[in-house]
Amino acid sequence: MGEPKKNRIGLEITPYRGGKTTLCAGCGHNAISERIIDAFFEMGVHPRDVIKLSGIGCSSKTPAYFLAEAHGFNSVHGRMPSVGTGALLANRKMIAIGVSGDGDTGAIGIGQFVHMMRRNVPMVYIIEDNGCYGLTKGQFSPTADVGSTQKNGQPNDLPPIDTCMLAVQLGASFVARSFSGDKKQLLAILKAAIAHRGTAMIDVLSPCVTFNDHEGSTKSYAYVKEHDEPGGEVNFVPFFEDISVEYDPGTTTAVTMHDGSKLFLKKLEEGYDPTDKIGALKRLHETARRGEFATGLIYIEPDRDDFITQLNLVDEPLASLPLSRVRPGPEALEEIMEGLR
Ligand SMILES: Cc1ncc(C[n+]2csc(CCOP(=O)(O)OP(=O)(O)O)c2C)c(N)n1
Ligand code: SF4
Ligand SMILES: [Mg+2]
Repeated sequence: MGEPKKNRIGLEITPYRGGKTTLCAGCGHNAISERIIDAFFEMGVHPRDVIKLSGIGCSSKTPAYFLAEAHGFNSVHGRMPSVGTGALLANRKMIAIGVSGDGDTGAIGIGQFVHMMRRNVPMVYIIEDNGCYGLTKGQFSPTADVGSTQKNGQPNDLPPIDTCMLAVQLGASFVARSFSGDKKQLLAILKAAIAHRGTAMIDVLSPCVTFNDHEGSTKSYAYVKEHDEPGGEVNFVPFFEDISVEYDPGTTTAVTMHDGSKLFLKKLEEGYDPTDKIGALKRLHETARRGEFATGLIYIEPDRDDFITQLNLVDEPLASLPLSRVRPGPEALEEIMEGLR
C-alpha cells in the first residue's frame, strides 16, 4: 500500500472528514458533504481556519459530517446568515461555509438570506435543495415546483422561489446551481466558491429519498437527471497549480479570481457570458420555463467589494484587538458630545 495522499499543506484527508452521517442512506445531502470534504482537502485549506455554519433541517445537520476540527455554529432555523455575518466581522481571517436547506433559506430564513446576498458577505452559502422539509416529514418547501406532487399524490400549486434568480438580482457575486449526483461539476464549483471573495451562493439539487423521490416529484433523482441543463463544463485551476487546461478562447470564457485562481467555462450556448447579469437572469428564466434546471456557474462578479471591504475594517481580526483599541476612552466620548452641542 502506498503512502496516503497529502495536500499542499501536508495534511491527509482524515482531518477533513467529520462524524458518521445519521441521514438516510442515499440522501443527496451525504454526497454534498463528501464533495465539501474533497474541495477543502484539494484546496489545502486548514480545517481550523474554517467556520462551518448552519440553520435547522436534515441539511443543517451535515456540518457535523465534515471538517471535524473546524469551528461550528449550528444556529436557529433560518438565522445562519446573521450568525455568519457576526462571526466574520469578529474574525475576518476565517473562511466561512454555511449549509442551509430550501426550507431554512426559502421560508423562515428568507429575510436573512436576502440581506446576506445584498451585502456580499464573504462566505460559501450552500442550499441543499430537495423541494421539501425533509426533517419534519416532507411538506412542500418554497422551492417546490408547480405541479410537483407529494408522496400521497397532492400537487403543489404555489409558484416556486428560484434562489439563484434572487441571489443574482440582489447582488451575490458568485451564483451557481449544481446537482448532488454530479460529482465533477459540484467539486469544481465548490473549489471556485472557496477561492471567491464575496458571497458564493450554490443551490444544489439534492433529492430526499425518503419523502420526495417518487414519480411526480420534480426534485427526484430521475427527474433532475433528465432535466439537468449544464451551461457548459466548469474547470477550476487554483492559483497554486500550473494551468494545464487547454482551451479555445473562442468557445471558453476565462475568469481570473482575486487570488489568481482561474475559472474556465466552456460555452455550450452561443454567447453565454457568466459575467453578464441580465444574461444570467435570462438563462434562469428560460430554462425554468422549459421545466429544466440550469446548472453550472450562472453568474460571477469577481471584483465587487465584499462586506468586510465595504465596512473598511482593520486588517487585524476585531476579536483579537485589545479592549483599549475597541473601546474609545472618555476623551473620545467627550469629543463626540462636544460636536453635538
Ligand atoms: C423556529 C422553528 N420553526 C419550525 C421548526 C421546524 N422545522 C425543523 S426543520 C424544518 C424545515 C427543514 O427543511 P429544509 O430547510 O428544507 O431542510 P431539509 O430537512 O429538507 O434538509 C422545520 C420547519 C423549527 N425547528 N424551528
Ligand atoms: S428525510 Fe430526506 S432530507 Fe432528511 S435525511 Fe432522509 S432523505 Fe435526507
Ligand atoms: Mg429541504
